[in-house]
Order: sequence, then C-alpha cells, then structure tokens
Amino acid sequence: MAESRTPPGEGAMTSQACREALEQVFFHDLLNLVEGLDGIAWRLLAARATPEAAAGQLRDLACRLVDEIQNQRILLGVDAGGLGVDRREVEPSTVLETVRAIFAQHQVAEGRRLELRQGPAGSLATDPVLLTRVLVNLVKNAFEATPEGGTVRLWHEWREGRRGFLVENARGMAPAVAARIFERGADPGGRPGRGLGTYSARLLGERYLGGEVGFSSPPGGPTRFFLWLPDPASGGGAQAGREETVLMGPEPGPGDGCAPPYEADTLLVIDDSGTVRRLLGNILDRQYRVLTAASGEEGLAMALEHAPDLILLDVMLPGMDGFAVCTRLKADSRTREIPVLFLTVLSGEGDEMRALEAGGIDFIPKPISHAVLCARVRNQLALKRTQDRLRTLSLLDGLTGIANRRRFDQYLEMEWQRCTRSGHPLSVVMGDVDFFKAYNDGYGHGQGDECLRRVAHIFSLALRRPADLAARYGGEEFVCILPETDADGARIVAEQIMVGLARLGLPHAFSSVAGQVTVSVGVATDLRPSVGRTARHLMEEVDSRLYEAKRTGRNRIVGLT
Ligand code: GH3
Ligand code: MG
Repeated sequence: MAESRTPPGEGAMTSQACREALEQVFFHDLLNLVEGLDGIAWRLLAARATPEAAAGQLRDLACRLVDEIQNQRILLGVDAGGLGVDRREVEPSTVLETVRAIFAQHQVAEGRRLELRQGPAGSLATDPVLLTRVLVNLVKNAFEATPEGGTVRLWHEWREGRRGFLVENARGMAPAVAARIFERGADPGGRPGRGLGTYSARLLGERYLGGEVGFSSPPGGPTRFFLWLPDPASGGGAQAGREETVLMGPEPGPGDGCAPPYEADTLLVIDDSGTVRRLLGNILDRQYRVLTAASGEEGLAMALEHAPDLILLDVMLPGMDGFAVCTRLKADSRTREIPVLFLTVLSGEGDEMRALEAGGIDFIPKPISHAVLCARVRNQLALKRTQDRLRTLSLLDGLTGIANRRRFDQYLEMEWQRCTRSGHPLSVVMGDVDFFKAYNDGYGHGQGDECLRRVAHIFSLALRRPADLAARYGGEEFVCILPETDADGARIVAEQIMVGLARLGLPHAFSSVAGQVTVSVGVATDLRPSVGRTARHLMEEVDSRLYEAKRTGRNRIVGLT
C-alpha cells in the first residue's frame, strides 16, 4: 500500500494482517448470504413460503450480496492504490434508500430501528457507490453499538455549500474507543475481524470523495458520525428539509433515550466567517438544529422565516454590524422575544454597553471556548423556555383556560388596527350568563366554576376561523373577536353559542328564564373601522346591546341585522 494513501494514526495492523482479517469477514458474510439464498429456495420448494415473500427476501439478500462485493472491491482498490472515483449526479434520497434496503433484513439491525430523514431535494456530484459504502459502514457500526429496541438515525442536510450525511445512535462511546476510532484495525465493538468500518469510511469520505468525516460523542451519548461533502452547485445557505421520515423496524424501545435531532431547539448563527459558522455548527448540532447566516441582512431574513429559539450574533459584520442587527430584531414584534448572544472579542466596557443597550442578553467571548459556549447556550434556552411559558400563562384565564382579559385587550387593539388598514369589517360577540349569582348560591361556587368552564368551551367551539378569539372578559362574561367578519358572520357565531348551550343542557333550577343555563348576547360590527373611531366605541356598542338583551328578557341575542 502506498504511503501517501495511509492516513495518520495508521499502524495498528500490518497491511497483510488487515487483508487477511478482511477476507475472513468477507468470506464469512458471503457464505452467510449464500446460505440465506439456499434457505429461501428450500422454503419455496417445501411450500413454506409464498412466492411474494420469497421474492422480497431474495431482493434483500441480493442487495446485501452486491454490497459485500462492492465493499471488497473498494478495499482491494484502495490497497492496490488504483481505486477510481466515478462521479455523477446523485440524489441523496436514493442513496439513503439503498442503505435502508441493505439493512432491511440485516442481522445487525434485527430488533432495532433505522430512521431515515430525507433532506432537501436536489442532486450532488459524487460517486454513489463510494458514498453508499461510507454510510453503510457508519450505520453498521451504529447498529452494533445499539441495544435491541433502539434506534439508529440517518439523515441528510444541506448547509453552507456542503452536503451532510449524519448517522446517530443513542449511546456515548468510551473515550479509549473514541481515541482510536479511525485507526485501521481498531475494533470499536470487540468483535474479531472488524475495525475497518470507520477507517474505510474516513479514507473513502476524505481521500476519495474530498469530504470531511468525523464524529461527536459526549459522555452519555448520543454518538453522531458525519460526512460533509463539498457541493459548490448548492450555492451555500441552509435549506429546509422535506421533513419526510422513513421508518424501518420496531417502535423505539424505552431504553432508546436519544432525542430526535430535528425536534431540537433551533439556533441561528450570524457570522461572516465560514470557519466560525462551521465550528459552532460542529459543536452545537449534536443537540440543536443550527441555521447559519453570513451577513446581518441574511440573518434578519432567516430570523423572520425560522423564528429561532436563540441567535448567536457576531459583533463585527460587514455592512450592517451586530449592534444594528440586534436593534432591528428588538424593534420587530415578531423577533423581539428571541434572545441574542453576542460573539465578540470584547474590547472593553464600551462594546459591552453597546451590546446590552441594543438588547443583547449575554456574550460569548472569542476565541470561543467549547464549554463556555455550550453552558451559555443551554442557560439561555432554559430561560427562554420559562419565559415563553410565563408569557403564555399570563395571557390565559386560570379558571377556563381560554384567553384572559389582557390577551383580549391586546388582540382587539391589534385586529382593530389591521382592519382599519385593510378596510375589512370587525365584529364582536359578548355574552353574559343569566342568573349566575343564583346559580352560585343554589349549587355552590365549585359547580359555578365548572359551569363557567363549560360555557367558555361553548364560546370557543362557536369560532370558525383561526383568527377568531374567544376570551373571558370578566366574571361570567365572555367575548369573541371576529376579524374580517361582517354582521352575517357574527350572527352565525352568536347563534352557534345559543345552540351549543341549549344542546349542553346544564340544569339551572334557579333561573327565572329557563330550566337550564342560558346567556344573553350582544353583537356589534364595525363595517369599516375608520380613523377617529376606536375599538372602545365598538365595545360600548356591544355592551349596550348585551344590556338590552338582559333588559328585554334574557336568553336572547340583540344586535342582529
Ligand atoms: P344577570 O342574569 O342579570 O346577568 O344576573 P347574574 O346573577 O348572572 O349577574 P350578577 O352580576 O348579579 O352576578 C354574577 C355572579 O357571578 C356574581 C359572582 O359571584 C359570580 N362570579 C363571578 N366570577 C366567578 C367565578 O370565577 N366563579 C364563580 N363560581 N362565580 C363567579
Ligand atoms: Mg350574569
């Protein structure tokens, strides 16, 4: 084997010993597969298998035979120094499918699950056989490290003009194994004859495909191997995946503690340095979904589009600098709540003050320390989750779970302005429970509370559109905001509330108007909210109609046109 083709760290086995170990594995696997073929023929002859089932098994075995032979051919080519690279346009989804087919009946995958996630569509120029080989080796190792009932994940990403293929299993790797993982003959699992998988994955991925192969394996897992291939044709920039997940194998078992990478928090890194973007991506994408932008303008657009949970923002950016980007983020209600961590070589108190004034929440000093980065990101995300939860809670009514008065006031103001701009009508429906004091007195406050929950539910059910909102206005008063809804639409909602309550039929023995719980309802519509009029006018109108409904006998709607 030519010295120039030997990666650093090699030397755990001589080339000759390695060749022999490899041949042993090859012939062992080959014999297994041929025995499998024989077994299928036998079952067919003995009528123990249907032709359909046998055909499926035959295809799987043929797929694995081809794979074994390809493996052998490639390694022979590497050893002889004459492996050719046959680059052509390849669809990553096809490669992932081939890997799935290879493991469909593979012993190593028995009782385990392979989860594929197809990334963005579009081809890349590479050698499909070598690419498949790299992935099969990585997936095989991941299966070997996965207990029964566990899951191995394989997915494809597109970032910064590179195509990534990632393989993950839930467990961490022992440091001693991790240290020698790419050495030829190093045996990750203690099985005889193996130990070529990661070695050849790196050799093929880096020397022949021109990519980068590596892994991350924090204590406690997960272990993630990656192959990043250059793809200049992609033009850079992150692209959204097709979110298509293909599953193979049983449902995940209780021991499979690996969180799916694509349900993780989303981080947006805005830095003009490709090295910093890649470094942060490599560190953070073990746990988070990492998006990157190379300029302030691109970062602002991505923040709007993806609503990340946290932004890591470089101070020194060409054009719009980090302070300006942060100020813009904080000025927009859609991005205001996203915490911003500045990445900076701190040059003194002045910079720090400017960053804080612009709305930044903390700093990550450059040069970036792995531990500081991870700790600050983790802390800020935990804080944001708590704040999000509090924000949501502060807008909900504690008793009924629907929007509270505060949320109602905010939403009405926002929708009033929107309808003023667009010239669309805006309607409000307000209802008040009849003789509720008597209900409380007769049935007790506990049942009174339960009654209010039921009524709130009826108001929510009456809504038709996502923009409609039902809220508890106070005590036993409920209200619906119906944007872009005229009087006819509002009438339908009001009638729906009456019908819903009648169907619910909650007994109310202390009501003077009916034997069950009823409401009086006012409806008001502003056909074209106009300058000079305010939402308060509309509320006064609906309130006086509700009063009228009470005055004229209760259990009715006033304000219908
Ligand atoms: P009307 O038909 O004219 O609306 O008479 P009413 O008895 O419904 O109206 P009134 O305003 O006299 O009484 C409302 C009652 O609602 C009094 C108050 O104790 C009760 N109430 C307000 N909030 C709650 C609550 O959260 N839970 C319970 N159980 N009762 C509440
Ligand atoms: Mg009442």
